[in-house]
Amino acid sequence: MDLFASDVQLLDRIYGQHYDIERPKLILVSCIVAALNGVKGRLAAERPLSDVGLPFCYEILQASEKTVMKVAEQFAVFLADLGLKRVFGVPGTENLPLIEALMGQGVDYVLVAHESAAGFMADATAYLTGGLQACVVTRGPGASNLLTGIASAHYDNSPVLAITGEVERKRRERFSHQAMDLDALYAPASKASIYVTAENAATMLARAASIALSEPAGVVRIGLSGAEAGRDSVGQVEAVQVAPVGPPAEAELERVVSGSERPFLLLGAEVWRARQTGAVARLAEHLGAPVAVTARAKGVFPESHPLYCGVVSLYQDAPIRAVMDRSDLILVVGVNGGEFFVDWKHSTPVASLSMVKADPFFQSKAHAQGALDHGISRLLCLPTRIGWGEAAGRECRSEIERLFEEKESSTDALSPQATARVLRDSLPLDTIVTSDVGSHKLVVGQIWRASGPGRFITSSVVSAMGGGIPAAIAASLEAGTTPVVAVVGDGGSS
Ligand SMILES: Cc1ncc(C[n+]2csc(CCOP(=O)(O)OP(=O)(O)O)c2C)c(N)n1
Repeated sequence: MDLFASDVQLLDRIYGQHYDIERPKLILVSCIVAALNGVKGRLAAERPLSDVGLPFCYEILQASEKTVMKVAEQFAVFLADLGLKRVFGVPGTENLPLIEALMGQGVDYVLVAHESAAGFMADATAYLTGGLQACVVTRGPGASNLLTGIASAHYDNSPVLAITGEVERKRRERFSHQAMDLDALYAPASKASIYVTAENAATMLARAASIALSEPAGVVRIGLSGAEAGRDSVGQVEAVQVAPVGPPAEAELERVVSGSERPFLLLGAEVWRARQTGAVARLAEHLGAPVAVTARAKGVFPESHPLYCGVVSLYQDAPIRAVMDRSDLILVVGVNGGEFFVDWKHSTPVASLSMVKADPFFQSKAHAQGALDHGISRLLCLPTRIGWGEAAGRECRSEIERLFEEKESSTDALSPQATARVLRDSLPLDTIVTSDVGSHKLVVGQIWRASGPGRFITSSVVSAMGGGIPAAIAASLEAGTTPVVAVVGDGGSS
């Protein structure tokens, strides 16, 4: 498909959209902190669809009055029905029909400067909402630019459809401009890569969403050429069927936990994906166990709770590690071992519960795979324990605070530690903090007090620089008037 004057009009329309940012604040400190207080960005179409006058737009409008839909419209209706309010990307030759169809369904197209940001934004939105999100980028360089952000989403288990343009496969032998083997490119950063045609769209759309949403959640790439997007789809879209996670079959976990006198509870991002924050709090109290979380699970356990120790695999986690070493069992619930950037060196035995198979990182002596609510309710049937947790938690938190103060007082300059504490002490409690990757993440991730789950967003397993500001914009779009602050270093701000 070549660019016609009408395509140029559509590009003009997309690029002519604007963010309406209310009360923007920029605070410059030792690292750059962009405070996006109440960003109300909304990329609404400024002109009605009928003003655009594109040939394919006309066809789409015609199609909606018929039972047969163009593939682009079928995509748009499908995504709108799944509740997507916006998709993220940069337009190009192949994806113009889809963007137009999405706008026609009231799904905003959030334009980014570089496609990687689209991946980070979809990740942040999926993290906050728990629902499927999507990026819509063009073929070749659009697809390759998206990869870092989308890999971050995938490895942090966010359900995202990476809808990339693709040179029509029938045409590939005689047209190779911007043609890449996108199945191969996306293989390490997706659960599946699907080339959609008018013949398979109805089946493949539902299948892609089902795969992305089923545990372990992740990315599915969909390749769609402009030509296929403009054809009549064969058939009606099938239902999305998320694979159910049943109760754990194994009873070994209960046996191991019942034999422990000083259990330690380590919580991961699955707890938030499965919305089991209340259940893990009850479990910690039942076992009297001190609790630590990973960066992607920050806020799933109340940070003011007496059993709370802090975040592992971030700055100054040594006091937490020492408590883990004093325990006689580390109970790991829903943790992805990829979040740890150093080897697991604890000799204390590990038992684990997760919706997915055992992560070899922890070398668990007992693993129960299944729904967290079932697994936790079985553990709640074990006799309650006289806890050692509150003393351990208190000790841990005051030691981490002391280490931060020590670092702050060792310099006259404004240190990252002091900066992070100023943010913590001055921002409204419900603020969402997003962090880019660098030493600032290690500092702010530990010291920021998340008032609940979804109040701290960062790239964890892939730990990719560049996501801090896009995640903050995405969070602002999603969270309305909730204050959002992006903490970034020089690297992530460029
Ligand atoms: C995309 C990407 N490139 C490179 C890295 C490796 N890396 C991790 S932190 C970092 C430096 C970050 O520096 P800055 O943004 O200034 O933050 P600071 O460490 O000073 O807080 C680099 C290059 C990465 N994680 N991701």
